[in-house]
Amino acid sequence: MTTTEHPNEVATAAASGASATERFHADKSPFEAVKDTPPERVATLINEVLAGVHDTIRKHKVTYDEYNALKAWLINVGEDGEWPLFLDVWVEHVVEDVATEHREGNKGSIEGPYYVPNAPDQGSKGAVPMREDEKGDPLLWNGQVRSCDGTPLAGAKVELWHADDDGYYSQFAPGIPEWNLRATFTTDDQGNFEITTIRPAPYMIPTDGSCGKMISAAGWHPWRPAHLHLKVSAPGHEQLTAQLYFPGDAHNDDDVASAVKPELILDPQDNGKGGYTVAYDFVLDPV
Ligand code: MBD
Ligand code: FE
Repeated sequence: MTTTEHPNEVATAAASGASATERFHADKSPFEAVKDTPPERVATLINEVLAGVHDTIRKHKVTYDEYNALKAWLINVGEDGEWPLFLDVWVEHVVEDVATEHREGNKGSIEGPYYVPNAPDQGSKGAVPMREDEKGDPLLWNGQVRSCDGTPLAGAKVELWHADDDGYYSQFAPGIPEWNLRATFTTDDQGNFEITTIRPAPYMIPTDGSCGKMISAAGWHPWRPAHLHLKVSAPGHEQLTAQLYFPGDAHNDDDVASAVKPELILDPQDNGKGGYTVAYDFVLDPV
């Protein structure tokens, strides 16, 4: 088993998977929201997915050895706690496209497995919680939240979470302070916010778990480009979940999670002091 060195302890796929699974279970029962789905819709969806599987088996003459390997792998994904990772990397981007195709404002991107609600409130202007010696290039970001008609939205919430300069998320890898690089901002009466943080590193899907095993068996790569995660919300508006990316990242064009859109790539300016400034606004659709 290969693992990734990290200060103090070692980050394993199984530990971060277990945290992501626990986090997913923590907030709500996802079944509650679909309890009135008619059986006809349930049957249609399940039948179509199964028909796709059956067609693949016939078309490629899938063997019993391959079937048993699939069965073992599916069991292992659960044991590693990697269902949140698997689904968010290979399925969520299509759900997100469908959910936001009607929007006139920002369309956004997937949430992924590492969001935690109720991150510390930093007002309209300030720094994300970080270690005194936090590695990574400083990033100063100015932005505004508006409605589709251009009205600035005062009191909008901007939740930000992202990986550190080693590509790890607090609460999902060991040895990182609880709320490191996680914060909630509230726009001022002009709808503006100003965030100080660091530029995150690209993210590598753990290679020692079931998702990593599938990636290497298929000859793929495990990388997501460096990204900032966001949730932006304001009364009377649809909540926006988004990610922002950095130009020139080797994986903007082949993100393992297929979650990059051209309008989500930032245009950071070198501040001449080893850091960057960037401007990026959000437009929310009224409900
Ligand atoms: C991530 O950091 C992420 O954003 C997604 C979508 C999947 C895995 C890790
Ligand atoms: Fe991420």
